[in-house]
Amino acid sequence: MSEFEKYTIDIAAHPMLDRAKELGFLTTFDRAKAQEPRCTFGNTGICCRICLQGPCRILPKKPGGNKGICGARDYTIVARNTVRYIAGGAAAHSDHGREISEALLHTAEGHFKDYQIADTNKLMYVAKNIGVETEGREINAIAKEVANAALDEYRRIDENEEVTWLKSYIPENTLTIWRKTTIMPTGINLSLAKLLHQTHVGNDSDPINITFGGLKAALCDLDGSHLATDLSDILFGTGVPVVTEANLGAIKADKVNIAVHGHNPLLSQMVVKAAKEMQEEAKAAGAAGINLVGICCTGNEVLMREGVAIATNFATQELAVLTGAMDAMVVDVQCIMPSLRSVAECFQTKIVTTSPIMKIPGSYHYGFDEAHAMDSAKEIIRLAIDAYKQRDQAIVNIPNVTNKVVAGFSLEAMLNIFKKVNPEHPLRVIADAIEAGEIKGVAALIGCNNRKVTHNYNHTIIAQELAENDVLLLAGGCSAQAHALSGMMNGEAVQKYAGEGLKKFFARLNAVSGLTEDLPLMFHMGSCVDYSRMQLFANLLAAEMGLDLAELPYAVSAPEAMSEKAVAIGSWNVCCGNPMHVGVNGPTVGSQLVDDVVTKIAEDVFGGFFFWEPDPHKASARMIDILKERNWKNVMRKKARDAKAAN
Ligand code: NFS
Ligand code: SF4
Repeated sequence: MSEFEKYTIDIAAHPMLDRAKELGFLTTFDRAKAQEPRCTFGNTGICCRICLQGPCRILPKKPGGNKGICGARDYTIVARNTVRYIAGGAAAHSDHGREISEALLHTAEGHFKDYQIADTNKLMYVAKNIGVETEGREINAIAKEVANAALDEYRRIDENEEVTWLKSYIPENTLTIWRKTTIMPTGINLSLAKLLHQTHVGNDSDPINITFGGLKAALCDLDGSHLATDLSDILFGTGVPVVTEANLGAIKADKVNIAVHGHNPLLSQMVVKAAKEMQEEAKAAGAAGINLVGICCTGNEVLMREGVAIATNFATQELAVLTGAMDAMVVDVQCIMPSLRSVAECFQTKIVTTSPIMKIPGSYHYGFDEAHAMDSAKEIIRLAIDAYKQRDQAIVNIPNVTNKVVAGFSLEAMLNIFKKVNPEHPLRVIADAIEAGEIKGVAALIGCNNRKVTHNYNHTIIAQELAENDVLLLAGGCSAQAHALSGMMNGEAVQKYAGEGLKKFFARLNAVSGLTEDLPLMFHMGSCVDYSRMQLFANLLAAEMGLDLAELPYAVSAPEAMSEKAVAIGSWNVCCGNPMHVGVNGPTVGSQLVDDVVTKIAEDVFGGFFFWEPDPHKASARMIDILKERNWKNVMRKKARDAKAAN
C-alpha cells in the first residue's frame, strides 16, 4: 500500500510520487497540502478583488461588514466572481476555435502549405448546416466561406443578429427559451467584453442580471467550442475507432519520448506527421524510434485522430517527466502547470512552449509558425532527439502500467455503428433501449482533476456505479483520461462493470460493429472543446425520441471540475436542459440567493440545473434517480397523450 493513496488512485502515480520524495521535488499534491486550510471567504466566493480597494470580504458580525466597501452585497460578489470564471473559460475555448478558423481560412487560400482539408464530408455537412452553398462549388471556396462564417462569430457586433453555430444546431424549443431570457449571443467577443464591463466596479449589482450575462457568455463557450470541433475535423479528420494504450507505461525506455500537452491540435497534428518521417533520425541517435504520448486535451485530440497513447491526465502531468524518460514535452495552451519547468531541470527533459500567450520562464520557446508548420515540428523533434542523447538511462524509471484503450468515437463514428442496426434512424437503437428499460439513459462524464479530492477516484466510482445501473456512458476531457488510465475504456470493462441491460445492449452492437475490438464501457468523444459532440448527440437523441432536451434521460457529471472552462461548460449544459453534477463546491455557495438560482430556479427556466455533491456514491445515486424520474415522466406523458387520442 502506498503512502500516497490519499493523493491518487492511479497505481502508476504511486512509484513516481515515491521518486519525487527521494529527489526532494514537491509535486502538485504537496503544494495542494501546503494550501490547507483554505480561506473560507475565498473558498465560498465571498471575497471580492474586482477593484483596488479590495479584497473585500463579507463579515456579517461587523457593522457595515455585510457589504464590500462600495456596498456590494454577498450575492453581487458571488455572481460577479462566478461569471468572470465563465468569461475566462469561454475566452479560452473560443480563442482556440478562432485559431482553428484562421488556420482553415489560410489553408483554403493556399497560404498554409503543410495543412490540407482532411475531411470533405464533414466540410459539406457543416456547410449545409450553417447555410453555406455547396452545389457545384470548389472545395476550397466552400472551406473559405465556412472559415469566414466561423470568424464572423467573433467579429459580429450587431445586436439584432445571432451566432450562427448555436442557431444551426440547437433545437428550436431551446433556442426559444434562450431568446426569451435574452441569453442568445450576438458575437462571442462582444458578449465576453460586455460581461467584463457588466461586472466592473460600480456597474451591475443585480445578481440575476449578472448571472444571465454569465449564461450568455457560457453559450459563447458552446458556440466557440462547437465550431472549433467542426473545423478541426475538417482540417485533421473526424475521429474513427482506434485501439491504443494509456498510462505512464506508454512512455518507452528505448525510444525518444515526446509528450504533446495542452489543447490546440494545430501543432500536435504536425508533430505526429513529422515524427512518422523522422524515425530514422531517431534511430541514428541510438533510439529504437520516436514515441509520442498525449497529456490533457491535446492528448485527446491526437488520440481521437491518430491513436496516440495517453500518458496521463491533468493532475499527474509532472509525473510523466519524473519517469526520466521524457525527452521533450511540447505544450500549446491551457492546463499546463508552470512547475513542469522545475521538474524538467532534474532530467534531460526539454519543455517546449509554442504559443505567444503561453510561455514558461526558463523553458524553450519555439514560436510555432503555421505557415511553416512542418519545419517547426521537425525542429522540435530534433531538440527531443538531442535530449535523448543526453538521457541517463540508469535513472529511467517507468512504471510498468498500461491499459488497453478503445477510443475515437466522434459522433459520426458512433452513428456509423448504430447504423449497422438501424440504417435510417441510428439513434433509434438507443431510444429503443431506453424505452424498453434496457438502459436507463445516458450520462456524460466530463471535466478536470481537482487537487481538493483524491485524483481520479470520484471519476472512477461514478462511472462504475452508473454502468452497473445500466446507464450508457459518454466521456471526454481529463475524465475520459481518468477512465483510460484505470482500464475502464475497453470491452473487458463492460464485462466487469456493466449491468445486465447495458451488457445486452453492447452485445447487440458488438455483433454488428465490424470492429476488431469489443466496444468499450464508455464512448470517448474527445477533448473538452469537443463536448459539443455530446450535446449534438443529446439533440439528435431527443429529436428521435420526440422529447425536449429538458425531458431527455441525459445527465452530466464533472466529478473534479477545476478550470474556468469547466464553469463555462457546466453553465451551458444547464442552459441546454441538462442536470449537471459537480463533485467539488460550486463557486456560488457563498450566497444562498445565487446558489438557489443555479441549483433550483435554473430548472424552472431551462430544465437543467447544477448540483454539488462531493460523495461519488451519492452523486451517482442522484444521477440515476434523475434519469429514472425523467423516464417515468416521459412514460406518463405518453400515456396521457394516448388516452387523449383514444377519446
Ligand atoms: Ni478540460 Fe482539457 Fe483537463 Fe480540465 Fe484542463 S485538460 S480542456 S480544463 S484539466 S479537463
Ligand atoms: Fe470591494 Fe466593491 Fe471593490 Fe469589490 S468592487 S473590491 S466589493 S470595493
